[in-house]
Amino acid sequence: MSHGIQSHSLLIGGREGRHRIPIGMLLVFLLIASTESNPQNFNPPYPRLGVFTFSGLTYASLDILKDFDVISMPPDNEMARQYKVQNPNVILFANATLINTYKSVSVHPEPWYLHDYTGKRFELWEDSWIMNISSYCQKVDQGDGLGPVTFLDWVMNWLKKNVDWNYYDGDFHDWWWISLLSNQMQTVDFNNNGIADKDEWGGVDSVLAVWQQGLANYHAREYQIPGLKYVVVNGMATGFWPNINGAMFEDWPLLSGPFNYWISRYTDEFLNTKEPRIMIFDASHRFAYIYGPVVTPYKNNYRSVRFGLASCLLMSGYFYVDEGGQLGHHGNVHIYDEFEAKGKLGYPKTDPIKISGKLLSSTPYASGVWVRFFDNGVSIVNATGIPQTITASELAVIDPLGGSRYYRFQGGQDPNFNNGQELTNSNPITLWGDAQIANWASPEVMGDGCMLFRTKKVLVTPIIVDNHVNNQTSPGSDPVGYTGGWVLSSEGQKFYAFYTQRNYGAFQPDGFAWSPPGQGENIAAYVPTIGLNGYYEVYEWHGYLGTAPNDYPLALDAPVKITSTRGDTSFTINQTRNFGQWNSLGIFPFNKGNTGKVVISNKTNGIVISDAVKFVYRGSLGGLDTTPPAPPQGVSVKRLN
Ligand SMILES: [Ca+2]
Ligand SMILES: [Ca+2]
Repeated sequence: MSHGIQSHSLLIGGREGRHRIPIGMLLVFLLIASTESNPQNFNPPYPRLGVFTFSGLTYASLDILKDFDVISMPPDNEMARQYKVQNPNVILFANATLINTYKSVSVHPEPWYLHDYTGKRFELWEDSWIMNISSYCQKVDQGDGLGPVTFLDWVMNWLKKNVDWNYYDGDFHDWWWISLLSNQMQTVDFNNNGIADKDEWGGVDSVLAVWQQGLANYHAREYQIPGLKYVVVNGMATGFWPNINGAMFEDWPLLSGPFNYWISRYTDEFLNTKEPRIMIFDASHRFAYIYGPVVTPYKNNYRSVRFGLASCLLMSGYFYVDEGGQLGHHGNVHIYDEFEAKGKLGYPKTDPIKISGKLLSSTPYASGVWVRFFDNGVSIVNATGIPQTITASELAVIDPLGGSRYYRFQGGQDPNFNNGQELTNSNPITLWGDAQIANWASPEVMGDGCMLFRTKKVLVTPIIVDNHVNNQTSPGSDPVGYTGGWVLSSEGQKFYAFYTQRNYGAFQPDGFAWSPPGQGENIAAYVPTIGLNGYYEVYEWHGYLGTAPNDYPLALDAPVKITSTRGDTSFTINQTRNFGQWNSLGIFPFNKGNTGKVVISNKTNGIVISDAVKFVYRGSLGGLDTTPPAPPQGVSVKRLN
């Protein structure tokens, strides 16, 4: 989490590569770490999915992130264990950045905070403080058995004691800047003697060296923690790359740099970080939301997802997209049809290739139309800043498998774009583009991208209709519609929501709703937006009200009615059990549009929970035979004893 200004200054500093630190001592530890056996696959096929989140610690998170290759989340050993049980190959990072401390949990001895020469703490941003990681940090005995220790000593003990490195593979550092801000360098007082260190030590270079030695010590010591194998950071610059396995590109392109700078920064990181390299690419909806044509809700901006994913596919990173800064910031993760392509492109057959002859907008950040060929398809991104049309012939001349046919996949969320059609010269693909002032000095390019496959594919991700638009309701669908006296709440357990304790206001609203028993006057109607005719398996998810399943009398027979092209099907569900999981209600045919629905009412004797309903594509209407076979004729059946 960061401010754009900090990120920008970092980027420039990093590109100049001025700041280098001695790393000799670290080499010993790096060698030990790199020789450990490792059962995980650090070279999964493309596209890859990876996420950095401040949430991710609920029962629903296990479901939402089940296909992700890399997950970085707050430390929670039991959740980490469950992620590993669910997917033994997942690479887990603990977001254990202790170099800054949230004001809400600000419990450290005063000498451990970083101060200016007047004794004032340094704010990192409005809700956290920067800690003193330097060797000048005063030792304090807190009476906790550690004796007199520095802040860094305390951190290392905390990491050893509180994070189970049998489940977590590595440490993720948010806010890991190579340099303090310039105004902080002028006034910082590492040794707490009331004199600015810049004046005391003869300039800001000495100040910078102390800060960077603190970072180096942090890395050296964390790699000594048994089981902590990998470190990924948000921030950083070239001199520190040999200490870490990769970086996060945050809120791309708002914070991580305009297209051309970002490509160069990625190259720096790729060439200088250590194996295995783990880059997390966080595409920001905020960018497209604020600076592109506004799409409401923001998560329905499919073009923004495609632009981010196709950009990520130019490199080896792990992709996700979230709302980006100031829209809720790493609180929500939504799932797109493109995610169903995970691994299906295979491995790169080429480096990124620029199509020649395409016009660029006048901004210096305009880059080109980039193409990368894979075993099973191709990824194209328009970073020219103007709309572009790409024909089959333009691909053929640069295709290592010249003459191959390419198809868009058939999707459900944006079926006009992902229409399953073949790319030809008479049916080319048009990728939107524009350039506007965003965070940087010149207009940034905004664009579109796509994946094309060598065989026809249907990729329809499950459609979730939840109790609120910013709960886990899928892109393209409206949340449940309530009639009557439903109570929105988070006062329960095992409900479907991605978040836990962090407050994102409207972006993390109540996790479920409940209704007292009645005569059916309270109705919850789940209406998915179906993008592709087909059979869909319908599932229901409920948790319970209160802190234990029997705190409140829940409905044994909550009435459910499913409307499909087959008509209405009515039955009841028992909400006193099967909490915190998807419970199948059967497979039903639905047509494209909003004619199908699931309705739950309160015509029952117990409290009814209304949380999430899921529709999972199971095949085309012609392709799945759900008609039971006709009973055999003229056959007598005899019991065999
Ligand atoms: Ca001083
Ligand atoms: Ca929910």
